[in-house]
Amino acid sequence: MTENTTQGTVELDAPWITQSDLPVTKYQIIDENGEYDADAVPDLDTQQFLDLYRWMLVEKRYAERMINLQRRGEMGTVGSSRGHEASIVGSGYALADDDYLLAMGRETSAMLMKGVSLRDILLFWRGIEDAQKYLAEQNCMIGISVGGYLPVVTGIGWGMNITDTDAVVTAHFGDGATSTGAFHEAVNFAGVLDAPAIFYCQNNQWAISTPFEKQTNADSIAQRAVGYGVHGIRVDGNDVLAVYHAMSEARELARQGNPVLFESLTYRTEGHSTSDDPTRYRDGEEVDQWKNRDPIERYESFLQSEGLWEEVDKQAMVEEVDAEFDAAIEAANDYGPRDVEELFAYLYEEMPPALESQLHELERSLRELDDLEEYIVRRPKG
Ligand SMILES: Cc1ncc(C[n+]2csc(CCOP(=O)(O)OP(=O)(O)O)c2C)c(N)n1
Ligand SMILES: [Mg+2]
Repeated sequence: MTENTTQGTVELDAPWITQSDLPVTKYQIIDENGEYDADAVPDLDTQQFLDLYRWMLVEKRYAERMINLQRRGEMGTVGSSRGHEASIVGSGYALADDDYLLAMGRETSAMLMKGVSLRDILLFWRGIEDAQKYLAEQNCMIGISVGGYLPVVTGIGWGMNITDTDAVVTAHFGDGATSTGAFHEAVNFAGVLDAPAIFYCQNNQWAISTPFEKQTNADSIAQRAVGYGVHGIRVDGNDVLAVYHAMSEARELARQGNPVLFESLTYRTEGHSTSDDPTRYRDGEEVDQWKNRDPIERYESFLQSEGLWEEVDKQAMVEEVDAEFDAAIEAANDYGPRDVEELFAYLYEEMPPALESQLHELERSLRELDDLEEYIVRRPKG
């Protein structure tokens, strides 16, 4: 056998394994032009087809509104999920209420579908520590450490095996997380433990400014499943029906003790977060290409072909989801400011002396600031 390598060609006799032994196909139901094979469409009723659409609008609208709040100084740094709507909604819709979801932050609608309170999600993004506790009570967590929470998924799955529940645990994370050691340990050990775990990677092809090809020499993330001895799949993440269908199967596999590595191939069409300027590292043409593959428009054309579009009153839907957001932000405002002590509260049952002295230091500084208040000349806003 003659093998082309990066440095030239080599003659090989031994049975080498290469990436070409494992071509990974992308699973799709509705293609980029809105064409689809009617036999491949999942068996959902009209209401469910419309629900998927509504949830995608929720995802889009809430991401916009959170960014607006951040711009007004009413929210901490938040990320945009623009472009990810099908990937988030299709995966969330396949989950059951008692499944555990570890989100990476861009999955507001998937959390809401499970019944998680929007107020608590908003509190989280305001940096209120209590929020993580409230989310955990709702079988949910937002993991800010890239890759760091993936071993927790394996642990929760292991616990589910011990307690013999019927639920599964899923983590959403990005392509960047697959470049961490924690990812490898988590998926590998989930395989060993037959954990009911779904590792749901939203491969949006960028980890902030690092492109996919600078993170790995592998052609796909899904193919790595074979090395861990688990099931793997690569799905068109801009096709909500393909994501939903594959995720429903992933859930069944996981429930029976087969962990899944799920790669949802998508693209973030806006900045990584409110503190990012993607024009500094991304080619505008690439972004435009992906804007043309918009997941919501693709699904609209499916609904039109199926004769379901007449049932959608988009304006009324947007007004309704806006009203829900307004109510949640009001509830978050009512929660009020928190005590500084909270910043130190949840790491240890008893605060160690080093943290205690940092807390006192902070309190002292804040008191000094209060004393200085009358000398501070405030600049007018604007
Ligand atoms: C352990 C850790 N290292 C670095 C960061 C800073 N950081 C935040 S998001 C991010 C990139 C994440 O990229 P990816 O996993 O592809 O997710 P995406 O944001 O593209 O959805 C980095 C490096 C972090 N939050 N945690
Ligand atoms: Mg990414």
